[in-house]
Amino acid sequence: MEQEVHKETMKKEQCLVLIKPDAVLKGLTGDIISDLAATGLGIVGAKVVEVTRELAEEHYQHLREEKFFSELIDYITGEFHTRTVVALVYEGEYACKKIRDAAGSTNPEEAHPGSIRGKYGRITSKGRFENVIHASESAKEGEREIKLWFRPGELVSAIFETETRSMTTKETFWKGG
Ligand code: IDP
Ligand code: MG
Repeated sequence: MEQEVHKETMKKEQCLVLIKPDAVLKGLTGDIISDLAATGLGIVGAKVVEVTRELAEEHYQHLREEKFFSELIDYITGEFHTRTVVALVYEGEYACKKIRDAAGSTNPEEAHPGSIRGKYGRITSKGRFENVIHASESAKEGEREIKLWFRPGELVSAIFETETRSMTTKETFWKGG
């Protein structure tokens, strides 16, 4: 008699990764992307972003009540390093868990020494965490964050539902192109 094989259907999900200003300033972007390649996940979006306070506060809105919130906003907007972060969207099965495992614990001194935060992170003498990378905590949170950081056309495919709106704004093109 033939035996039925029940396979758990695994779902593709997306995870937002930010290479934070400390890592960008230290030239660690390439090392971090290389480390993340070991997850086997694909990159479906990537760009360099100058982070406004508005974007930073919306991104970290759930931490508004934390005592480190204001310093966190200063950190991610580049007050201590450089104004830019590198934003990436990774896609694949269990993407958020795989990326967060590779990133290591939030506190870089508690992070596994072989993890990204363990290797490249530090706590400053003033107690600030410089933990080099942000990674979405879940697929749901990933969706919220990706929609905040990326427009549909900036990703290789429309991974979430889109709608068309008529706009009357002017667009900039390369001169002569
Ligand atoms: P996560 O980045 O590992 O998901 P969260 O708790 O979501 O950690 O915190 C967001 C960011 O806030 C951290 O990556 C870190 O930059 C900062 N942060 C979190 N906890 C602390 C803390 O206790 N002291 C200083 N900064 C912190
Ligand atoms: Mg978090």
